[in-house]
Amino acid sequence: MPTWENVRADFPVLHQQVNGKPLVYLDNGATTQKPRAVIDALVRYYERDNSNVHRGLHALSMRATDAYEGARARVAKFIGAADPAEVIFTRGTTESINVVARSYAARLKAGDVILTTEMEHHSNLVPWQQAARASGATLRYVPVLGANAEGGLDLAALDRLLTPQVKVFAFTHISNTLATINPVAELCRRARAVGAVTVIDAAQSVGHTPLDVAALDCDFLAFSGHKMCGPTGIGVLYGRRALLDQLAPTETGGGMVVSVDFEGARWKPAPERFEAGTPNVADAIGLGVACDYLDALGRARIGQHDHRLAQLAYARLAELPGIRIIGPAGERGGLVSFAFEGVHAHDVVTFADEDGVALRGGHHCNQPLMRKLGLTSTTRASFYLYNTPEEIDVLVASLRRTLKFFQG
Ligand code: 7TS
Repeated sequence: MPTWENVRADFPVLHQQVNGKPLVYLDNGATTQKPRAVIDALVRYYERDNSNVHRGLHALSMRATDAYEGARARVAKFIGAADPAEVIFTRGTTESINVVARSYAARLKAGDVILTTEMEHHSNLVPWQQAARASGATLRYVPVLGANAEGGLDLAALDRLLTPQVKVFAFTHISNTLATINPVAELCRRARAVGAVTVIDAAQSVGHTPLDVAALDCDFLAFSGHKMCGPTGIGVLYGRRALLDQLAPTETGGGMVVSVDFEGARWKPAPERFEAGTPNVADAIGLGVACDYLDALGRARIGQHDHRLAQLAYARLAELPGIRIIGPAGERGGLVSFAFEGVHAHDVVTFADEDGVALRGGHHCNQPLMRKLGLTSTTRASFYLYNTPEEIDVLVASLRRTLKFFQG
């Protein structure tokens, strides 16, 4: 079991030099690094158990099936889902949201409203644009506030927007650009009052804060394994059982049918109904191990750690000349996005890379939000459980060097 003190030792990738400098990895919003336990689980699976699941009666297939279904039960526990059948394995947040959006596109009609927010990642925005186009439903956005309440959702506007015509309300838990933490329990409650189904994008939150779907009382929740110490190529769509069993599958084929004849087929219930074809067995198992890893540390403690680093980074960065930090000044998730007057984000990231610091620069898949903020791009430093206050010193020194070069 990892302890807080030696957590960095659990991550082999962190112990390397980049451009002759110790790596300072601050691109955790894009993807997190993997602990040894997760890497070992993948190797162990391929070395000992690799087999297709659900079909074979031989020893390896039974072991692989048990491990895959065990991972599903582990993930269910991780998010507080009572029934493992409510956990569908997907490729990640993007696929999870697409599954819900495509399924609802077949059920919505003209006059219905899909509500989302202005702060969504493209993966919780474009699928809803497509669903609206396909169904004739109208897509509306909850505005993001500026000035004093920068980065918060306009909850007063929500009163006006959340009408009985709203059938789906999709929103992010933590913004990947603003770092805003949305009041998700309240949003679910208000959506339920008008009969709307809720879809939470938990990509930036599930590995950073305690999260319980039963307590939130949400209908769907999407996240990616790779942003919570798990492997790439695996993610989850949680769905309330009663709703999943009503939804049509978006992909069909082997593994998801009860019976097939030349005229047609009958679907299995969830989760198999949504997992056509050979699933990503190894990475699902790796994700289960990532859940163990994070729960051993404690997500409340991870959240406090992230929070402290983000506050520290905010305060230190705010001292830099010509900086604009976007998002809330107070309570925020574990990342800071900023722009310097007259310096392009790509230059900031390139200079930081020379100093061994991994940052992200660009629109962060939030183009409409960026446009609203009057920006084309920002630089983002995003933190996780293995980052340290000393790494913020390295970041600040690197940014000062960049500013000296560009601003003189
Ligand atoms: N939703 C949010 C809030 C995200 O931050 C991301 C990825 C996604 C959805 C999509 O996740 P995926 O695993 O399906 O790709 N965000 C980022 C980012 O901020 N930089 O790179 C990827």
